[in-house]
Amino acid sequence: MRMRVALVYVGQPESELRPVMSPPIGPQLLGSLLLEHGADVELFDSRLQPADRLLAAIDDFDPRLVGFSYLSPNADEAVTLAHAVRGPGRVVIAGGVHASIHTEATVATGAFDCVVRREGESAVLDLYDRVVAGEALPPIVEGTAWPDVDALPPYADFDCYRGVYASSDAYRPVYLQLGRGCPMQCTFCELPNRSVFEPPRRRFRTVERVMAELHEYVRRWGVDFVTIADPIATLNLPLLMGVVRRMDAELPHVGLMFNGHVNRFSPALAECLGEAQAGRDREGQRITVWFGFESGSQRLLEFMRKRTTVADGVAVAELCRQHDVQVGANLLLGVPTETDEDYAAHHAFMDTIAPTFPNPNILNPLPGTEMYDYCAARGLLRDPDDYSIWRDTDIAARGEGPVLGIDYERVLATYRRYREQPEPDPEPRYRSWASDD
Ligand code: B12
Repeated sequence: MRMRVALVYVGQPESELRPVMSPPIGPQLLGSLLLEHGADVELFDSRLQPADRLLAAIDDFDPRLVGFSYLSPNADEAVTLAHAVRGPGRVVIAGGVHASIHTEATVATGAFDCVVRREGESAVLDLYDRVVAGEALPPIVEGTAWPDVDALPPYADFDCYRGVYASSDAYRPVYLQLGRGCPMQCTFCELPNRSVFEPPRRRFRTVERVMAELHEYVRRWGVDFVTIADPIATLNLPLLMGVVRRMDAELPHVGLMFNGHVNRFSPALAECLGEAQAGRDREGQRITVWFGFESGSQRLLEFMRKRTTVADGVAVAELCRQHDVQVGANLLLGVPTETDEDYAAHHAFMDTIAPTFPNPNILNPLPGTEMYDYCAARGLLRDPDDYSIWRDTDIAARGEGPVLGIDYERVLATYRRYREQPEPDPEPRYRSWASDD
C-alpha cells in the first residue's frame, strides 16, 4: 500500500525578499528516503505561504502521515499548525533538534502522536511501516544513526522547493553535508548535550558521493552556490580539500561557503581555497569561510569553552586574506559576565581581522545548553520559556533583552557598529548566514 506523507518545515523567513534562500536539509532528506521506500511524499514550508493556505494545501494532499520539522524559535507556531492538521485518520509526528531536547514537553502539547528524538532517517521509515500496518505509535521514539551517511540519497525534486531553486535572480544555493558529529563543547550550543545527543562518532561522506550529488543539483536546478551545512566543515581536511579541488576543476561557476574552525584550518587548505577562488574570479563567484570566533576576549572564549585563542583567530583570518578568501566573522554579544574590557577586545580583534562579513549575534540562551543552565541557576533569564530570536530592533523597542544584568545599550551600539559597516562586496547575495545565524 502506497501511503501519502506530508513533511512540513516551520521556520524563520530568511529574508524579506526570499523567505527561503536555501531549502532545509532535514525534510528533503527524510522525504527522499520515504519516496525510495515507496511512500507518496510532498513537502510543505511555512515560509512559502500564509498559514491558512498552507493548511488548505496539506488538506488537498490529504496525507495519512504528517511530520513536522522545526527549531526552537518556531516551536509554538509548529504546535499550532500541528493541532490544526490533526484529524480522523491522520497521524502527526514531530522531529528535529527542538523536539529532541524538549521531548516530554512536545508530547505534552497533545499536538503529536509521536515525537522522534535525534537523527530521524531510520525512525521515519519505521514509523511509516507501522502506520501502514495499522499499528499505534509510541509517544516517543529514540532515533538511531543512519548506518552509512555516504549511502544517503540525493534530494528528490519536490514541488515545494522547485520554485526556490529556480528563482530568477540566478542565485541558486543548495545545502550539502560532508559528515555528521561535532566534537566541540561550546556552552551556548545544544549539540554537546550528552543527555540528548549521543557522543559524536564522526561520520564522513566521500568526495565521490558529495560531488555526484552536487553535479545532480547543478544539472537539475542550475544550482550555482553550495553551502556546506556541517557545524565544522574543516573537521576532515582531506575530504574538504578533495571537494574544493574537484569543484575547482569541474564546477568553476559554483560558489562555496562553509563553517571553518579556528583550530581546524591550515595553510594548505587556505592555498587550495585561494586556487579555487582564482578559478572563480572570471565567473564572479566567491568562496567564503565563516568562523564562529564569537569573541575577541580570551576570557570570554574560555567562559564559553570555545577552546580557541584570539591569536589563532587572527592567524586564520590572515591566511584567508592572503589567499583572497572571504571571511565571515560570527561574534556573540550579550554574554553574561561581559565587561567594557571584553568589548574593547572585540573591537581590537575585529579591527585586526577586518572580516568581509562581520556578523554580530545577540545571545538568547536555549534550553539544553550549559549557558541556559548557568543563567537559570543565577536567575538571569528574563523568561525561561522564551526561545525567540531577539533582534536588535526588539531589544531597542522593549528597552530590555533576554538576559538580565546585560548592558543592552552597549550590545546594541556594538551590534550596529558591525552591521552598518559598508560592505566591501557590491554583491550582498552571499550573506544568507550573516542575516540569520
Ligand atoms: C545549517 C543550519 C542553519 C541554516 C539552515 C537552517 C535550516 N533551515 O535547516 C540557517 C543559517 C538558516 C540557520 C538558522 C538558524 N539556526 Co541553525 N543550524 C544549522 C546547522 C549548522 C545544521 C542544520 C542541518 O542542516 N543539519 C543537518 C540535518 C540533516 O539535520 P536536522 O535538520 O537536525 O534533521 C535531522 C534530525 O533533527 C531529524 N529531524 C528533523 N526534522 C524532523 C522531522 C521529523 C518528522 C522526523 C521524524 C525527524 C526530523 O532527522 C534529520 C535527519 O537525521 C545546525 C547545527 C546542527 N548540526 O544541527 C544549526 C542549528 C539547527 N541552528 C540553530 C539555531 C538556534 C538557529 C537559529 C534560531 C539562529 C538564530 N538565532 O537566528 C536560526 C533559525 C532558522 C530557522 N530554522 O528558521 C540551533 C537549533 C537549536 C534549537 N534548539 O532549535 C542549531 C542546532 C545550532 C546550535 N546548536 O545552536 N541554521
